[in-house]
Amino acid sequence: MAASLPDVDSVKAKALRAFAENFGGQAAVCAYAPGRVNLIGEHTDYNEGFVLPMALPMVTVIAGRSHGGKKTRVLSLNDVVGATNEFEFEAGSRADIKPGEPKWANYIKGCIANFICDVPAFNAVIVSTVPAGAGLSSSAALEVATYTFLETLSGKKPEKPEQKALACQKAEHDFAGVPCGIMDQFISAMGKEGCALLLDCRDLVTKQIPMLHIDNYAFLITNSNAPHKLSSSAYCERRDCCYEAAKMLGKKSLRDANMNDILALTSRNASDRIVKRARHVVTEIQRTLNAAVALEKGDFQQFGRLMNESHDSLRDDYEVSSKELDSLVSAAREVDGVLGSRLTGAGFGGCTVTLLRKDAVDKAIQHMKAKYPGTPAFYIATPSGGAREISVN
Ligand code: NG1
Ligand code: MG
Repeated sequence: MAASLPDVDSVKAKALRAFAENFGGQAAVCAYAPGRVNLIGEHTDYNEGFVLPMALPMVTVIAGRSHGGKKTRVLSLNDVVGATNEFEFEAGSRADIKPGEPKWANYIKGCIANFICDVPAFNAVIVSTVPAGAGLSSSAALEVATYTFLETLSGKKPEKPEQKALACQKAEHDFAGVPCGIMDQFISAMGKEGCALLLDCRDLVTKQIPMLHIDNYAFLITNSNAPHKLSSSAYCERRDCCYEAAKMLGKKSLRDANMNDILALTSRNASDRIVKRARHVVTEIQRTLNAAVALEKGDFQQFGRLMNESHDSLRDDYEVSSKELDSLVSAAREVDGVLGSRLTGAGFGGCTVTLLRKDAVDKAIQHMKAKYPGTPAFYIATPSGGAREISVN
């Protein structure tokens, strides 16, 4: 069976208990934000294309209260590899906050530094059920949960949720040093129960896509538990190829390119590598739009086909799959009742996502376990809600 996740209430209860034990008294403010899985639209965000993620039932909860002192202290109940799970810092104003050690604290500091006003010093406890390093956006969950916590703590929030997502993205850029796109923070802030979110990464317009008739189907996430090899250098290489292809075509980004442009690249002597990278992006943007239409109609067969095409394009043209991800995807596709399976996230390791009939879930897990040489972990991804404040009572 897939791992069953504790619900938000039990994660909250754990955070509240730990707050009382470690800081004394009751937490006054509590908030959470979810991780995410991208259903389709891979390596399209930095090409100003479309992505179609959904929020997960895995969440990061933060509970705390402000105090009259100067030091902000935060304790994480999750194991933090190679670092202390507690930190404190003093900052008179937002502008004084600087990144440092431990690294995980930078996501929190970055949110405080990028909040709309100065916030009072506070004590807080963090608990997360989003696995770290799996490509399910534990970093965005931490940022968006922190930002939501600060909204309640200060009683101030930006006018639009877009501003919150952008502030969290800036926290990741400036404090964690990760030049990430905007998908993760948008879906963590704006996810809606029962829906996927179609996000136009050019103008940041969003559309909630209700998953009609999802009751008979499920999205199964499989964590390959294989290390991400060479991921950051390979990621930058792919991005640079896309920018070069757009430049050769005289376009602002590959969002503006079509299949004729791919042919034009060949006649302009672009390398085979650039042509393949660009072809993935152009076809993937179209697949994402088609997938949103299919989902809205409840056409899961078509959605699954598009997921398969997405994986094959990531494997053959974008070359970001790995033998582990390919083996999980091939095994999944052998199971009766599986409609589509693909890698999700940047690739080179991390997770796959599989669309299947609910009655095929157990069989699919057994088969993937039997065929995969490593030790995978499984999660059922129910389309869940985005960040919000939760009552401490
Ligand atoms: P993952 O591997 O899920 O962190 C990365 C990027 C996304 C996007 C995908 C590929 C970061 C933090 N995230 O996602 O913005 O480009 O790859 O679609 O770099
Ligand atoms: Mg991340």
